[in-house]
Amino acid sequence: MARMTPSEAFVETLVANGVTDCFGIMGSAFMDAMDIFTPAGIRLIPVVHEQGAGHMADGYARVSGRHGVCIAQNGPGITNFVTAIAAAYWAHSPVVCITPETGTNSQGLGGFQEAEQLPFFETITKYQVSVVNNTRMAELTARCFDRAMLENGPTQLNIPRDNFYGDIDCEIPQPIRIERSAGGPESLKEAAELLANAEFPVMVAGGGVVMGDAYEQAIAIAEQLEMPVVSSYLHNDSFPASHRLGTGSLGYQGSKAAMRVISKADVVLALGTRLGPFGTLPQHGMDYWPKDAKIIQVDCNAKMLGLVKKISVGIHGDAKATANALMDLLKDKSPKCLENKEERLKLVAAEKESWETELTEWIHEKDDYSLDMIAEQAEEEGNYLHPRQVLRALEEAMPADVMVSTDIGNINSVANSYLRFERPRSFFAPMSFGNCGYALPTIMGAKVAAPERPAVSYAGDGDGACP
Ligand SMILES: Cc1ncc(C[n+]2csc(CCOP(=O)(O)OP(=O)(O)O)c2C)c(N)n1
Repeated sequence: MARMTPSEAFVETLVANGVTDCFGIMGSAFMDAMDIFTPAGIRLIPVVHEQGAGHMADGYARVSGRHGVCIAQNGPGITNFVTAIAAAYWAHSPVVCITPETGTNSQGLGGFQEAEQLPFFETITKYQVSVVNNTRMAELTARCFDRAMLENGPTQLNIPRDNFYGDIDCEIPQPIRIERSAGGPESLKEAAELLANAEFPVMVAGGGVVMGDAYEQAIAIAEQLEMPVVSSYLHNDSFPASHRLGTGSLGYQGSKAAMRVISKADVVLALGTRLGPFGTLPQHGMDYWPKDAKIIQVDCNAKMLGLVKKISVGIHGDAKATANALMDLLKDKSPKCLENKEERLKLVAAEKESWETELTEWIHEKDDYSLDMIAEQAEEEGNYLHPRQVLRALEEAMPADVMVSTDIGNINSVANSYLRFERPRSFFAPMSFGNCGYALPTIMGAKVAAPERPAVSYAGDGDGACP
């Protein structure tokens, strides 16, 4: 126990959680704590709108696997966070959103910059708490950091502004990081049996492979069974694009090769994915989801198991630990699918090649409106490229190790066909929340966390023609 101010307890707890960067706009609500950010080794990175700070914290967390942290002035500064926190929620990012609030001595009177700040975030955070007693500052700050990691999502630390002040006895808690397990032994055994007897197993590598640092394990289990891999929607970085077993991503404007390959599966290993509804919709005129296949779904959030798609085995496990456990169990078996491996690998290679050829030849859309626009442009001066040609050229020009963010829209979405990666934590799309305005601040946050990596943002301007 040491004697300190609640501001000191707050800042010391940030330091104990490894915080070095915090995004936001300064304000009177938290100046007492902000004054000691610099001596504590924390940068406050200023923005022009708090939504940008929330997205930066999200990008920072997504690329680093560390907490993203944002803070703002009570009232309007906090309401400006809402969209960004909703996006971080659907990206499963451990963002700690710090929301200083009107002081306890005037709450409820309708004073300056007053708002009830917890309800705004109620359904888009994994945990929220208000520091109603200044002696609990360190405990509750620490809990927000612990829960954001435990539950893979944003948490809200609400602090009535007078509670930064005072004199308290305090011990700074050590972070609690809970090791994740592989899942129940019975369900693992059942899954290994299904995989061993499969004739055409296919893996869906989801965001859990990226966030759970299971990239190497995803490659290893795919190679063990010579099992082709599709990435889940907008998780194009969950498996190396150049790998012979990688077929690209499912979902809107995804890879036809991935869709054709998964449509043939008799067993699907959905590793670290909630199999979200939008990402598995029919696409390119194909209803590709294999309705008769046995589905093994692995997710660290038990509530996601069987939520959207019918499953045969649900494993409440961590993508990395589960993949390791399944590989161990499969070692003692003779997987049936290895007998027809040549045939399957030939088919996978042919589907990949066919999709590449189609993409190369697919220079522009052929609907009446697009053809009209093309005819109109032919009369104009200048030398235009079609959006697909630009996306193909951008794909070819991408530096190694690039990080890419996209917005939402026509061309941003078509980009999904052209964005391929060789390492995880490289692709940052607005995921299921689908908000325009995500790409630019998110890639800036990613760049803060990984300044050595080249960063590209496909940031739209809202006119349906991403520049
Ligand atoms: C915050 C928000 N506002 C509005 C929309 C609806 N919307 C979806 S796509 C789009 C147009 C996007 O155009 P642009 O930014 O040029 O991207 P492109 O279509 O070229 O990919 C809009 C306004 C949205 N998704 N998010």
